[in-house]
Amino acid sequence: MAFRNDFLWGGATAANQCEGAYDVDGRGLANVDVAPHGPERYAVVSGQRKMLDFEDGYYYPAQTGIDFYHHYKEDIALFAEMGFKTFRMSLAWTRIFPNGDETEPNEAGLAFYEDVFRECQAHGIEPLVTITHFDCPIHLIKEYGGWRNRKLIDFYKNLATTIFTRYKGLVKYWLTFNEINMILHLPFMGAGLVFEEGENKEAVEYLAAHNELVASAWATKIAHEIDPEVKIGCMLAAGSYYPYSCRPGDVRQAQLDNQDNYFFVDVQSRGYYPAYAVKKLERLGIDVGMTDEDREILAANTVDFISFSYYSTRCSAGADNPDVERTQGNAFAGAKNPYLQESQWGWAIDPLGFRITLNDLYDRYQKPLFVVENGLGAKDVVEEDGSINDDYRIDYLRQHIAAMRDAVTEDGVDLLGYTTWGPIDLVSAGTGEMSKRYGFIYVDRDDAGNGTLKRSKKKSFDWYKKVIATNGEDLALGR
Ligand code: P53
Repeated sequence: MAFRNDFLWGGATAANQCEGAYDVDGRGLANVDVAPHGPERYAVVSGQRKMLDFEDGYYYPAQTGIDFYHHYKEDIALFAEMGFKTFRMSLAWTRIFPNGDETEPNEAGLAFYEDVFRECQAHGIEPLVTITHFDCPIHLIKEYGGWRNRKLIDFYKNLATTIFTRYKGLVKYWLTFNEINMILHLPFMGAGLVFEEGENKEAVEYLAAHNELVASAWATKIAHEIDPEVKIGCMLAAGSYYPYSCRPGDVRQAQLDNQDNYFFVDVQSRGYYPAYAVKKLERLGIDVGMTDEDREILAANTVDFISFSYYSTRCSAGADNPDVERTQGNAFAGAKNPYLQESQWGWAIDPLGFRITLNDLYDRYQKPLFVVENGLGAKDVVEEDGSINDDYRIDYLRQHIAAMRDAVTEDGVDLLGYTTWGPIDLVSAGTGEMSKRYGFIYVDRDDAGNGTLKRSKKKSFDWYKKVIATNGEDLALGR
């Protein structure tokens, strides 16, 4: 027997990438809404190009997404047909608090998510809910500067209290911040940060990181007080860094790059700043404004489990290794690993690296792990007869699930579940495209927003259904 009997198979989404209905039922505007499709997206999501409202001449795919807001019953029924045990989704902060700093929530927003959770429950699907998946109310960015401001901790606490109270008994698994380390890579998307000329970017990022870490610990405390049954997880954009070679300079660089990631989980799981981070901040002259209360809250409220996304490993080369080719097309720049194939978007494909990453995280934290994102973004072709033969996607997932099974059966990693990214096609976070598809369910919509939004099953739909039905025993392509 490989996976535990109650292993949580499913799929993962984010509010801003699928809901659409951006201005419906009192919803406010968020950073994720104003990230345009096209060449300027990277400058916007990385905080270099200030865009705090819709501007003429741009297409904003999050405005409509795949209109999950009006299709959730149909979509959840399809997930249930595949046998999902869990469905990972996120809340749009601005549906619940349109500006972010109100004291009273917007009932229409709260009611929408309650309906979604009840729909899941009716199908025996356990919701796994990310409180914030890259979203920050625009008002909080304009008024307070986003997560660089400590006041956001209080607004987040208010959000946490509201949702844990309202959804008590409906939701057991919560994640505080999606890919919290994304602050260091795409700071506008990760923390609502926009930089001014000449500003110390790194100092602002670590300040925001501290505030999110403290907010995460507060949410953990509030959740456990309201309902001792709930489990709170952190969420890391994982994928271990390999040294480019056995040159000590490359190995050291990989260690440093890994620490930049581990920093977040170290604080969330161990409850204090690791020595290397204290020293790094000292060296850079960065003061994150740690208070005695912060220190106590962090120490007393560590996470119950460690969740992460895994798409690929990464590769590090030291400064003393000059002739190394660099990767492109990813928020994580680094050395190109010459031993790995890449996806159509230049992401390295490394199933064994998944096993390695699972081991690295389990060794380090000794807490249950939860894989909450994994998958292949690829272009799909709809055949004349309407079928979509996505063997490449099946192949990617088959290899990754096999590697994950090895981590569990051979290495003893304690794993709670696995949700693939985008079980239904949705908008890409990195590029804003629809054509970068991850789904078992195809959605008729293109990069410019044209299409009927009609859902149809790809070949991978029945394959994943079988994987779940056999609890990961039968991974064969079949049919
Ligand atoms: P896409 C890279 C860039 C942006 C977001 O990414 C990312 C990553 C990968 O670590 O993180 C997650 O859509 C994220 C999802 C996102 C998914 O990766 O650019 O949590 O929101 O959609 C895949 O292909």
